[in-house]
Amino acid sequence: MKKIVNNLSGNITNTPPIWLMRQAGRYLPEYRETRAKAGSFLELCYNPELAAEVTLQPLRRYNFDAAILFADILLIPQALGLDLSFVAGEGPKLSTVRTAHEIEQLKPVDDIHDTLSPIYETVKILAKELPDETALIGFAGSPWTVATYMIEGQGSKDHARARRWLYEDFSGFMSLITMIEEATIEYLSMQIQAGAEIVKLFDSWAGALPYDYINIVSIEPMQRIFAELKKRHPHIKTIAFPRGIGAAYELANVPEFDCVAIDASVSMEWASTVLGGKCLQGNLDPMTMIVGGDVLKREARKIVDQMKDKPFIFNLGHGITPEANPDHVHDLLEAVRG
Ligand code: 1CP
Repeated sequence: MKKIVNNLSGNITNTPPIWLMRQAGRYLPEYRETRAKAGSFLELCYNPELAAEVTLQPLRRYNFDAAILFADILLIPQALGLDLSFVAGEGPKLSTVRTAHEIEQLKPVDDIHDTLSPIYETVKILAKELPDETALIGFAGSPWTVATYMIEGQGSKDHARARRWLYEDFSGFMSLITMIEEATIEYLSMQIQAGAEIVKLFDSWAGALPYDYINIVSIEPMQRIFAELKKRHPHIKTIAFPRGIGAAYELANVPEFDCVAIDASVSMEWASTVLGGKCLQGNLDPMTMIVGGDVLKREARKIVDQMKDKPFIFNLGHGITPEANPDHVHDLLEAVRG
């Protein structure tokens, strides 16, 4: 069994498996070169050969235990009919959905594959080309996090429009969540059929929700997605990443999540108490990948020591940043496995 799948099954290995969020990305010169060749970030996402190439690039440099499909969480809104573009230096721009009537104007969920089929081709190429011991992770955004982009039309600091809709017209708001949920089930189901062995839901903005809504808006939609996927594909392993919810991490102790990814704002030791010994992933501060040296080794060892008798996957608390030094990844691997 692949090392990471072993830990996701609740077992403990000698040293933890490791991969990094955004391991394919702008900190690697070869990624920047391939993106330029593709023309733009979105053209890269929809080009199966080049998307597979950038997924494999970090694996050629580093002996990670998993590869994560190269794509983006905003492809589902695009497949549902929203205009999407990435403006250099500004991030994503989307057309918006702000009323129940506008939800009805979206394309039907059954049509998403017209747009998303190149992504399934990327997964097929990866399933064929990855070394036997490397697991393949598919992913999507959580319904809440994807909804924030559809409602705001861009990245946002406070997600004010999304939270306001939630209070003013809860049932209209929840019908958007439900639609994203249904699309995500079909999208991830196709990724699994194409060869993804693990699926992860990124709920990057869960921490913006008020406590009383975390369960119903963040956790439960992710549970329903994973429950349906496990029904269709009993072998599939699941990771949920409700980022930034602090004390509310206890709400993520649900059977549909084989693993919960933890951000750097809480200690792994605390998380593992609250989450009852469930497999956890995390949680090194991405800043240490810029700083490097003894700081990187010390902070990484601290996490490994805290989690040494527990099912655990080493990762960062959030994605590796464009400013990270690629050489520091070798030092991290040595610190974690040494
Ligand atoms: O210029 C570029 O090359 C674009 C940078 C980039 C990259 C490398 C974006 C734009 N997306 C990605 C790839 C990506 N996005 C992956 C690939 C797999 C990996 O290596 O991890 C994944 C898993 C994502 C997921 C994603 N996209 C998230 C969730 C994870 C997180 O970082 O919180 C989010 C919030 C997005 C939206 C997004 N895509 C890109 C940007 C700049 C953003 C954030 C916009 C904002 O600030 O709100």
